[in-house]
Amino acid sequence: MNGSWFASWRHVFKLDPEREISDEALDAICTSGTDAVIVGGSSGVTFENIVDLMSRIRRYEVDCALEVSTLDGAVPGFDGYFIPMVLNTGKAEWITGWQTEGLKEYGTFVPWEETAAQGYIILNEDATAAKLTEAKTDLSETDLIAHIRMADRLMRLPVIYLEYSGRFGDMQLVKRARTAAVQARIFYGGGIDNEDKARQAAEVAHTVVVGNVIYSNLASALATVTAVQEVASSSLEMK
Ligand code: 1GP
Repeated sequence: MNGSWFASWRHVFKLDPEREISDEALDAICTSGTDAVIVGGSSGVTFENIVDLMSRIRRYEVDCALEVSTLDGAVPGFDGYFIPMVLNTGKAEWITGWQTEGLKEYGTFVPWEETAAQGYIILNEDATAAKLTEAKTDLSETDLIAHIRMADRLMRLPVIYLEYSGRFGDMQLVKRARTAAVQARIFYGGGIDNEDKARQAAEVAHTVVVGNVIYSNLASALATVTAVQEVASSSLEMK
């Protein structure tokens, strides 16, 4: 396991800067005991709405990271930065294209110690990110393991993000992916809307990401924190 700034995160909330969240709900999220809050979204992300959300989260001690997904969405002031690279697309601009454009503009300002690439593997064809990037979501287990080996062993990416956004994924497949990874941390996100799903995901992934349910059922979202922590404390440290 790599020893990065996010290496101990087991539970993460992901907030979408395009969506409204009340001060009360944000307070509950930031004081929930989650390991971190990630700010990120696939559409409608602007410099202004990121700054606005960041300054509200910054009142709390919780770690706060930004997923930089647009050129004008690189906002200073976060604890850490993730740069997504979509691995299962044929469109090169989503693998290294936009990232290189960003580095042309901001390359000298990047806080490298707090910046990590995320190898995204998008597995839900209905997810906005899948449509946007034309991801090839229909991966067999063999395909997926090959993607994991490419990301983990060849590219040595510190994070591999199995993204099912909007739908609960195949936990057996996630487990096999994690077993195939030697050094990368496996993030899982998608469709976690209750304790049971949070527990299942925590049993197979290193880091569990909870998004949508924050906006539809805050109490259920908050309950996922304890569920993940229980699995974390009852299981041996994952490799
Ligand atoms: C989205 O993986 C996250 O990028 C979380 O997914 O919104 O479905 O919880 P959900």
